[in-house]
Amino acid sequence: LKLDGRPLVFVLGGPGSGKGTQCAIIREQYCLSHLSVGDLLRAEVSSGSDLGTTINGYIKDGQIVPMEVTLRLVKQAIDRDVSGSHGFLIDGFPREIGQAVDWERKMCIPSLVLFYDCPLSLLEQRLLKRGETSGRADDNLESIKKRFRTFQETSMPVVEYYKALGKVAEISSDATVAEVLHKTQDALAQYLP
Ligand code: UP5
Ligand code: MG
Repeated sequence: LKLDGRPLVFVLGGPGSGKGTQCAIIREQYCLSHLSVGDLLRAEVSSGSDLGTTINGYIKDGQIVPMEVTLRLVKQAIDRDVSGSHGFLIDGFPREIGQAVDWERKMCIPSLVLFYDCPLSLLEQRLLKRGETSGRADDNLESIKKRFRTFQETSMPVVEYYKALGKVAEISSDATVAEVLHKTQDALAQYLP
Protein backbone atom coordinates (compact mmCIF):
# COMPACT_ATOMS: atom_id res chain seq x y z
CA LEU A 1 0.00 0.00 0.00
CA LYS A 2 1.42 3.32 -1.08
CA LEU A 3 0.64 5.36 2.03
CA ASP A 4 4.37 5.63 2.82
CA GLY A 5 3.65 6.92 6.29
CA ARG A 6 1.71 9.89 4.95
CA PRO A 7 -1.18 11.07 7.14
CA LEU A 8 -4.63 9.69 6.39
CA VAL A 9 -7.75 11.52 7.51
CA PHE A 10 -11.25 10.06 7.60
CA VAL A 11 -13.88 12.68 6.73
CA LEU A 12 -17.24 11.74 8.25
CA GLY A 13 -20.64 13.35 8.72
CA GLY A 14 -24.27 12.89 7.73
CA PRO A 15 -25.53 12.91 4.15
CA GLY A 16 -25.02 16.42 2.77
CA SER A 17 -22.98 17.63 5.76
CA GLY A 18 -20.35 19.15 3.46
CA LYS A 19 -17.68 16.42 3.31
CA GLY A 20 -17.17 16.73 -0.43
CA THR A 21 -17.33 20.53 -0.44
CA GLN A 22 -14.67 20.91 2.24
CA CYS A 23 -12.44 18.16 0.84
CA ALA A 24 -12.43 19.85 -2.58
CA ILE A 25 -11.00 23.00 -1.01
CA ILE A 26 -8.50 21.56 1.46
CA ARG A 27 -7.11 19.03 -1.00
CA GLU A 28 -5.68 21.93 -2.99
CA GLN A 29 -4.48 23.90 0.01
CA TYR A 30 -2.66 21.01 1.63
CA CYS A 31 -1.78 19.01 -1.49
CA LEU A 32 -3.80 15.97 -0.44
CA SER A 33 -5.38 13.16 -2.41
CA HIS A 34 -9.15 13.20 -1.96
CA LEU A 35 -10.88 9.83 -2.26
CA SER A 36 -14.64 10.08 -2.02
CA VAL A 37 -15.80 6.52 -1.58
CA GLY A 38 -19.28 7.52 -2.78
CA ASP A 39 -17.73 8.90 -5.98
CA LEU A 40 -15.74 5.67 -6.47
CA LEU A 41 -18.95 3.68 -6.09
CA ARG A 42 -20.85 5.97 -8.49
CA ALA A 43 -18.05 5.60 -11.05
CA GLU A 44 -18.51 1.83 -10.87
CA VAL A 45 -22.26 2.33 -11.41
CA SER A 46 -21.56 4.55 -14.46
CA SER A 47 -19.31 1.90 -15.96
CA GLY A 48 -22.43 -0.20 -16.49
CA SER A 49 -20.91 -3.34 -14.92
CA ASP A 50 -23.03 -5.94 -13.15
CA LEU A 51 -21.31 -4.92 -9.95
CA GLY A 52 -22.38 -1.33 -10.65
CA THR A 53 -26.01 -2.38 -10.96
CA THR A 54 -25.79 -4.09 -7.58
CA ILE A 55 -24.10 -1.05 -6.03
CA ASN A 56 -26.80 1.27 -7.37
CA GLY A 57 -29.42 -0.72 -5.49
CA TYR A 58 -27.59 -0.16 -2.19
CA ILE A 59 -27.13 3.56 -2.89
CA LYS A 60 -30.77 4.22 -3.76
CA ASP A 61 -31.79 2.36 -0.65
CA GLY A 62 -29.36 4.28 1.57
CA GLN A 63 -27.70 1.00 2.51
CA ILE A 64 -24.00 0.38 3.03
CA VAL A 65 -22.26 -1.45 0.21
CA PRO A 66 -20.45 -4.59 1.42
CA MET A 67 -16.96 -3.93 2.75
CA GLU A 68 -15.10 -6.14 0.29
CA VAL A 69 -16.32 -3.97 -2.58
CA THR A 70 -15.50 -0.59 -1.03
CA LEU A 71 -12.18 -1.73 0.39
CA ARG A 72 -11.07 -2.97 -3.03
CA LEU A 73 -12.06 0.30 -4.72
CA VAL A 74 -10.29 2.42 -2.09
CA LYS A 75 -7.14 0.30 -2.16
CA GLN A 76 -7.05 0.51 -5.96
CA ALA A 77 -7.49 4.28 -5.81
CA ILE A 78 -4.64 4.66 -3.31
CA ASP A 79 -2.37 2.38 -5.32
CA ARG A 80 -3.20 4.24 -8.57
CA ASP A 81 -2.49 7.60 -6.96
CA VAL A 82 0.64 9.04 -8.52
CA SER A 83 0.16 12.61 -7.31
CA GLY A 84 2.88 12.39 -4.70
CA SER A 85 0.44 14.12 -2.36
CA HIS A 86 1.24 14.86 1.26
CA GLY A 87 -1.59 12.73 2.58
CA PHE A 88 -5.04 11.27 2.01
CA LEU A 89 -8.58 12.40 2.70
CA ILE A 90 -10.93 9.42 2.79
CA ASP A 91 -14.40 10.94 2.40
CA GLY A 92 -17.47 9.03 3.58
CA PHE A 93 -15.75 5.93 4.93
CA PRO A 94 -15.81 3.98 7.26
CA ARG A 95 -19.59 3.84 7.67
CA GLU A 96 -19.87 1.02 10.18
CA ILE A 97 -17.78 -0.22 13.08
CA GLY A 98 -16.76 -3.40 11.28
CA GLN A 99 -15.32 -1.33 8.43
CA ALA A 100 -13.31 0.82 10.85
CA VAL A 101 -11.88 -2.20 12.63
CA ASP A 102 -11.11 -4.00 9.39
CA TRP A 103 -9.40 -0.95 7.93
CA GLU A 104 -7.18 -0.57 10.99
CA ARG A 105 -6.26 -4.23 10.86
CA LYS A 106 -5.42 -4.27 7.16
CA MET A 107 -4.36 -0.70 6.36
CA CYS A 108 -3.55 1.89 9.03
CA ILE A 109 -4.78 3.90 11.97
CA PRO A 110 -6.12 7.29 10.83
CA SER A 111 -4.22 10.38 11.93
CA LEU A 112 -7.44 12.29 12.46
CA VAL A 113 -11.19 12.00 11.95
CA LEU A 114 -13.03 15.12 10.81
CA PHE A 115 -16.69 14.96 11.78
CA TYR A 116 -19.12 17.46 10.30
CA ASP A 117 -22.17 17.82 12.49
CA CYS A 118 -25.37 19.41 11.19
CA PRO A 119 -29.10 19.17 12.01
CA LEU A 120 -30.89 16.68 9.77
CA SER A 121 -33.56 19.26 8.89
CA LEU A 122 -30.90 21.46 7.29
CA LEU A 123 -29.26 18.48 5.57
CA GLU A 124 -32.61 17.54 4.10
CA GLN A 125 -33.04 21.03 2.64
CA ARG A 126 -29.55 21.00 1.14
CA LEU A 127 -29.95 17.56 -0.39
CA LEU A 128 -33.38 18.28 -1.87
CA LYS A 129 -32.00 21.49 -3.39
CA ARG A 130 -29.00 19.64 -4.81
CA GLY A 131 -31.35 16.94 -6.10
CA GLU A 132 -32.89 19.44 -8.52
CA THR A 133 -29.72 19.24 -10.60
CA SER A 134 -27.37 16.53 -9.24
CA GLY A 135 -28.81 13.54 -11.03
CA ARG A 136 -27.83 11.47 -7.99
CA ALA A 137 -30.02 8.39 -7.54
CA ASP A 138 -30.27 9.07 -3.80
CA ASP A 139 -31.11 12.82 -3.73
CA ASN A 140 -34.86 12.27 -3.37
CA LEU A 141 -36.92 12.41 -0.20
CA GLU A 142 -37.45 8.66 0.04
CA SER A 143 -33.74 7.84 -0.30
CA ILE A 144 -32.73 10.75 1.94
CA LYS A 145 -34.85 9.41 4.81
CA LYS A 146 -33.19 6.01 4.43
CA ARG A 147 -29.73 7.57 4.32
CA PHE A 148 -30.48 9.48 7.55
CA ARG A 149 -31.57 6.31 9.28
CA THR A 150 -28.44 4.39 8.23
CA PHE A 151 -26.31 7.33 9.30
CA GLN A 152 -27.85 7.55 12.76
CA GLU A 153 -28.09 3.85 13.47
CA THR A 154 -24.96 2.50 11.83
CA SER A 155 -22.50 5.26 10.99
CA MET A 156 -22.69 7.43 14.12
CA PRO A 157 -21.23 4.60 16.23
CA VAL A 158 -18.06 4.91 14.12
CA VAL A 159 -17.77 8.55 15.18
CA GLU A 160 -18.31 7.55 18.82
CA TYR A 161 -15.67 4.85 18.46
CA TYR A 162 -13.07 7.37 17.28
CA LYS A 163 -14.19 9.92 19.86
CA ALA A 164 -13.34 7.40 22.56
CA LEU A 165 -9.88 7.12 20.98
CA GLY A 166 -9.47 10.91 21.02
CA LYS A 167 -9.21 11.08 17.23
CA VAL A 168 -12.20 13.26 16.38
CA ALA A 169 -12.30 16.94 15.47
CA GLU A 170 -16.01 17.78 15.57
CA ILE A 171 -17.03 20.72 13.41
CA SER A 172 -20.49 22.21 13.16
CA SER A 173 -21.33 22.55 9.47
CA ASP A 174 -24.45 24.58 10.19
CA ALA A 175 -22.50 27.62 8.96
CA THR A 176 -21.19 29.10 5.73
CA VAL A 177 -18.69 27.14 3.65
CA ALA A 178 -16.01 29.70 4.59
CA GLU A 179 -16.71 29.37 8.32
CA VAL A 180 -16.61 25.59 8.15
CA LEU A 181 -13.38 25.82 6.18
CA HIS A 182 -11.72 27.91 8.90
CA LYS A 183 -12.60 25.36 11.54
CA THR A 184 -11.38 22.59 9.28
CA GLN A 185 -8.05 24.33 8.77
CA ASP A 186 -7.66 24.76 12.52
CA ALA A 187 -8.28 21.06 13.05
CA LEU A 188 -5.82 20.03 10.34
CA ALA A 189 -3.08 22.45 11.34
CA GLN A 190 -1.40 20.19 13.85
CA TYR A 191 -1.36 17.23 11.46
CA LEU A 192 -0.65 18.90 8.14
CA PRO A 193 1.73 21.81 8.34
N1 UP5 B 1 -23.31 22.69 1.05
C1 UP5 B 1 -22.17 22.12 1.54
N2 UP5 B 1 -21.68 22.85 2.56
C2 UP5 B 1 -22.55 23.89 2.76
C3 UP5 B 1 -22.59 24.97 3.69
N3 UP5 B 1 -21.66 25.14 4.64
N4 UP5 B 1 -23.62 25.83 3.60
C4 UP5 B 1 -24.59 25.68 2.64
N5 UP5 B 1 -24.60 24.67 1.74
C5 UP5 B 1 -23.59 23.79 1.79
O1 UP5 B 1 -22.78 19.11 0.23
C6 UP5 B 1 -24.14 18.78 0.06
C7 UP5 B 1 -24.89 19.99 -0.48
O2 UP5 B 1 -24.84 21.05 0.48
C8 UP5 B 1 -24.24 20.57 -1.75
O3 UP5 B 1 -25.25 21.05 -2.59
C9 UP5 B 1 -23.36 21.71 -1.23
O4 UP5 B 1 -23.20 22.71 -2.17
C10 UP5 B 1 -24.16 22.18 -0.03
P1 UP5 B 1 -21.62 18.02 0.00
O5 UP5 B 1 -20.32 18.72 0.18
O6 UP5 B 1 -21.85 17.30 -1.26
O7 UP5 B 1 -21.88 17.07 1.24
P2 UP5 B 1 -21.47 15.56 1.47
O8 UP5 B 1 -21.32 15.39 2.94
O9 UP5 B 1 -20.32 15.19 0.60
O10 UP5 B 1 -22.81 14.87 0.97
P3 UP5 B 1 -23.05 13.49 0.24
O11 UP5 B 1 -24.44 13.53 -0.28
O12 UP5 B 1 -21.96 13.18 -0.71
O13 UP5 B 1 -22.95 12.53 1.50
P4 UP5 B 1 -23.33 11.03 1.65
O14 UP5 B 1 -22.57 10.58 2.81
O15 UP5 B 1 -24.79 10.84 1.67
O16 UP5 B 1 -22.87 10.42 0.25
P5 UP5 B 1 -21.64 9.51 -0.21
O17 UP5 B 1 -21.37 9.85 -1.61
O18 UP5 B 1 -20.54 9.56 0.76
O19 UP5 B 1 -22.29 8.06 -0.15
C11 UP5 B 1 -23.41 7.76 -0.96
C12 UP5 B 1 -23.83 6.33 -0.74
O20 UP5 B 1 -22.79 5.46 -1.15
C13 UP5 B 1 -24.13 5.93 0.70
O21 UP5 B 1 -25.43 6.29 1.12
C14 UP5 B 1 -23.94 4.42 0.62
O22 UP5 B 1 -25.06 3.81 0.03
C15 UP5 B 1 -22.76 4.31 -0.33
N6 UP5 B 1 -21.46 4.23 0.39
C16 UP5 B 1 -21.10 3.02 0.96
O23 UP5 B 1 -21.85 2.05 0.91
N7 UP5 B 1 -19.89 2.92 1.59
C17 UP5 B 1 -19.02 3.96 1.68
O24 UP5 B 1 -17.93 3.78 2.27
C18 UP5 B 1 -19.39 5.19 1.09
C19 UP5 B 1 -20.61 5.29 0.46
MG1 MG C 1 -20.00 13.65 -0.85
